[in-house]
Amino acid sequence: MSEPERRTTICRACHAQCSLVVEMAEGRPVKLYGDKDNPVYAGFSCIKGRELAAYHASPSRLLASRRRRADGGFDDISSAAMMDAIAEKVRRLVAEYGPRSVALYIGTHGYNNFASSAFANAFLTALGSPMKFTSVTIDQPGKAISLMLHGPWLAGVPAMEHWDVLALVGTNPIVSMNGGLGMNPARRLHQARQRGMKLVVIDPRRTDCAELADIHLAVKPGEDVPVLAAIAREIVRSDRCDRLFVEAEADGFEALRAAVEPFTPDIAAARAGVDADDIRAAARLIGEAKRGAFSAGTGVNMSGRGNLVEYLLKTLTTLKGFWRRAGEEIANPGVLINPFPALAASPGPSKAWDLGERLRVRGLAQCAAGLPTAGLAEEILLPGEGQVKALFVLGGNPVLAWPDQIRTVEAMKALDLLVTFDPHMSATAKLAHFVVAPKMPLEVCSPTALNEMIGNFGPGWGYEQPYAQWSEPLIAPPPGSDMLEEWQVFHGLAERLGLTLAIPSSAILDPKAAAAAASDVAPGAPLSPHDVWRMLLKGSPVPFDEVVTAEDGRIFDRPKVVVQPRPPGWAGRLDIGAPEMIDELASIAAGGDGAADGYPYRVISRRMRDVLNSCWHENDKLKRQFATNPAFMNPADMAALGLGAGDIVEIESVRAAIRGVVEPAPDVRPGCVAMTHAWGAAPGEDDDPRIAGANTGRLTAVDRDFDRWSGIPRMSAIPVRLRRIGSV
Ligand SMILES: Nc1nc2c(c(=O)[nH]1)N[C@H]1C(S)=C(S)[C@@H](COP(=O)(O)OP(=O)(O)OC[C@H]3O[C@@H](n4cnc5c(=O)[nH]c(N)nc54)[C@H](O)[C@@H]3O)O[C@H]1N2
Ligand SMILES: Nc1nc2c(c(=O)[nH]1)N[C@H]1C(S)=C(S)[C@@H](COP(=O)(O)OP(=O)(O)OC[C@H]3O[C@@H](n4cnc5c(=O)[nH]c(N)nc54)[C@H](O)[C@@H]3O)O[C@H]1N2
Ligand code: SF4
Ligand SMILES: [Mo]
Repeated sequence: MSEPERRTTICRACHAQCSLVVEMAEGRPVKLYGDKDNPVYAGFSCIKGRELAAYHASPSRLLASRRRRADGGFDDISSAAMMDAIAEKVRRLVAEYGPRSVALYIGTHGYNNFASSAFANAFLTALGSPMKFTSVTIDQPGKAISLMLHGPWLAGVPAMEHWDVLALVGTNPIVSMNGGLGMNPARRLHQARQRGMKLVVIDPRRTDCAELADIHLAVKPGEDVPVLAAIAREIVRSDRCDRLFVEAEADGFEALRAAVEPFTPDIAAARAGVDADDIRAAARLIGEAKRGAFSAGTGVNMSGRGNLVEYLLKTLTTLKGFWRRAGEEIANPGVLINPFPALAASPGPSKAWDLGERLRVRGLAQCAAGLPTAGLAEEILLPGEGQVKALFVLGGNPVLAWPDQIRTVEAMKALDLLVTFDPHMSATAKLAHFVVAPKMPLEVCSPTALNEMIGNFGPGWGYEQPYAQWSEPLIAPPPGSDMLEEWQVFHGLAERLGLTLAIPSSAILDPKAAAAAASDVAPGAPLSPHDVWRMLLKGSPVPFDEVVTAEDGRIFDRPKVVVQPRPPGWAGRLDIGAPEMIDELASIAAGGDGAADGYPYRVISRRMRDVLNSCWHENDKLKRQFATNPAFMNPADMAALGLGAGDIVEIESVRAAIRGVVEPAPDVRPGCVAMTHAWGAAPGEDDDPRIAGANTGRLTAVDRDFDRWSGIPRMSAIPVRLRRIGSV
């Protein structure tokens, strides 16, 4: 046999965009693995990446789009006929109910390829609809909201090699790649610890990261604020703040000092169920560090206090002066995306909510993280002017992933037009009028733009170097298939409706400037994928023609940037005493622990390595460890409830009950049931959790305990009671 041909490609199974080597034989990929020679990923990959080609060849993949019949079954439909039918329906809905009746939801796989989201958004804009939703508001909305309240620091934080301490709060990046540790997270954490960096992990579970921590605070879910406030208090009282930095750059110190004062380590320890000395020790590690970073994740953003937790982490960064200073170098001046100006300054805080379109429900409105997705099901169900009648779902799966599954399913069924773009008959696709079968990542071209863009989320996200990779299509779509890229479908719909699409540049972060640099696509204008990427990268630091030469992934030779001091007359200052956050601290100081009578346990969210949200559940290789999403419980709780491994437990919240398969897990804090989301099926279709798993979204009520700005309800730290159902 001849030597296999060796290619490289970008894994697009999650946001991390790892570089993969692909061994090809007779034009087909036969083996995929991490590229040892890659300067950033250094050989890293996970099993999802290594199975990516198999995922494309999955027997359950749709090879043509489908249309639902009146009897609920589906027929294949050609791409052209499907676009004709959808365009006609949209035309009628807009004529009858106005453009606001058409909404868009972009999920995980709608971001991976910027071309998809750009064309989908431009289509809505061209229709005149502001109803653009994404998964961001049901993910970590506290990031964007706290950024507005505190103000961004334009120069960011120093690279990880300079940190003396890192605190991970409700995130487990060794498994999730969720920032904090960068690409190849386990290796980078190992290297950082070798040179002496300390790690603090705050998580009710002894996670992969907590195993390697110097201090692990196994907090009660939802009780992170008292702990972080106590850490801030210790740092202020022991005079370990960077006073010069705070005086020069931030307002609100006195308000903050007073607001954290009630949170003594003892009080915080009692609230959070941890040892007060561990809180003091964590405060000392952070206090004594010269440089360091904080990174939070979904755990804290979903447990009721996301804005404040994220705000306190930014505030701690400011108190310690951990931001990058004038004169320091920025190693990554951007490749595909222009970074913020390299200034040691903040433009100051700005409004975080009520930024545009208002929903008709619960006073929700466009916030810094977007339109509240947790309010969309109610928008669909609430009759009256402006009611949403049509929904395009781009690479997402509302039925399994949105909070309040029961209401979500009702809403999906109430729509006049539901279109999902999905390679599988997902739980949402089963309720759709049209299921658009898209080309999959290895069949399309794209660069590492997503991971570069999320480099702006915080420390340890994205690339520290001017790295980028470009991938041409590696494989052809299966023979006999009829599939388009998502952007081609929106282009086709625009043609049928006579709409011009304005495609903003993704290389420009400021939305107004990006819109000003938009390229117009006239109805029916011929477009190749390269034409599209040329538009998306308009104004990028490295021009498109050079980007496409980086098929192996490389660090571009870019001029180093040195952070400049604050220009004279600059007025912006950081705010560590935002009134809304100070008020929330006061109410938490006054309040109890949020315990709900009769619901003594908490369901907490966690990710599993081998699956991504609702994806990969049908791949047998990825079930090597767990067939579905177990209910991970501490053995002490199991004993108290008379539960054995594999038993079925009923998990009941105020909203609904689900059934879980018990899995002993000494790493889970007693009182918690750790479960991965986006499993199960629609209500009534997943009674045996051993087959489909269980849907934790069903436990959530969107209209209780929700964040007033992002609308996110409790999707972790959900109060529940447990009842043994039986053994296998
Ligand atoms: N209780 C609870 N709920 C949660 C969470 C939690 O932690 N706890 N997490 C939340 C978070 S962080 C998020 S981001 C959301 C996720 O919410 P969603 O993004 O809505 O859900 P996913 O399951 O990621 O949906 C991805 C869909 O894309 C499809 N897909 C796979 N590959 C492709 C492709 O190449 N192209 C296209 N077009 N589609 C593709 C999959 O088949 C799947 O149906 O869930 C949220 N829900
Ligand atoms: N393998 C894999 N990788 C993924 C995904 C996946 O499904 N699988 N999903 C992707 C997506 S959409 C996202 S948004 C990211 C998310 O990335 P992360 O936010 O890192 O997600 P998790 O690994 O679930 O980590 C959340 C942690 O929060 C803890 N936690 C729960 N409640 C609380 C609480 O109240 N307080 C504290 N302190 N901790 C709490 C949980 O125990 C868990 O360890 O991961 C992405 N990467
Ligand atoms: S971490 Fe994400 S990008 Fe990397 S190989 Fe796994 S699925 Fe692919
Ligand atoms: Mo997410």
